[in-house]
Amino acid sequence: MSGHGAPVIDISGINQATSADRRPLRLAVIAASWHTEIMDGLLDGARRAAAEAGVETTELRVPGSFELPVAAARLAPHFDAVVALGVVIRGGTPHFDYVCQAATSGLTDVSVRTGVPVGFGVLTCDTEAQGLDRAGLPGSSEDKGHEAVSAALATAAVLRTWPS
Ligand code: DLZ
Repeated sequence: MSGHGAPVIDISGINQATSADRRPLRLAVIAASWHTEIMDGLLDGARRAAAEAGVETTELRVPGSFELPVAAARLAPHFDAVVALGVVIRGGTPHFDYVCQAATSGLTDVSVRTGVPVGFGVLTCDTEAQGLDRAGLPGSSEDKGHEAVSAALATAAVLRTWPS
C-alpha cells in the first residue's frame, strides 16, 4: 500500500477546539514490544502527535501484536480514542499472516463494537528496512505512529459532535 495520497490532518490544539463545554479528550496508546528500534520510532511519533494536539496520553505495553486487541478492548470504554502500535515482520512461516490477521480484525472489531476510534499503527512488513522507513526515524519517509494518533484523535473529535 502506498503512502501517496495521505491527507494532511491538523490536530494542533484539538482539545481547545473541542473542549469549550466538554472535558478534554482522553487517549490511550497500546504498544507491542517486538522490533524495538522501529517501535521506539512509532512511539516517539505517537507522543509527538499527542503533544501537538495537547492531549494527555496513557501508555500500555503488551508482548506482541497478537495481544493488541484484548488490551484495546479493555481500555476502549475508558478513553475517547485508542491507538495500537505494532511491528510485524514476515518470516519463513505463515505465522506472519495469522498475527497480522488477528491484530487487524481484532482491532477493527473493538472499534466498531465500542464506537471508540482505534488508530491502526501496526506495521506489517516484508523486511525490517520497510519498517524503519515508516517509523518516523531520521531518514524515514513515513511516520506511522504520528499518523495513527492523528487519525484516531481527528475521528474522536468529529464523532463526539454526534449523539452516540
Ligand atoms: C511470535 C511472534 C512472531 C514470530 N513475530 C512477531 C512480530 O514480528 N511482531 C509482533 O508484534 N509479534 C510477533 N510475535 C508474537 C505474537 O504477537 C504474540 O505475542 C505471541 O504469539 C504470543 O501470543
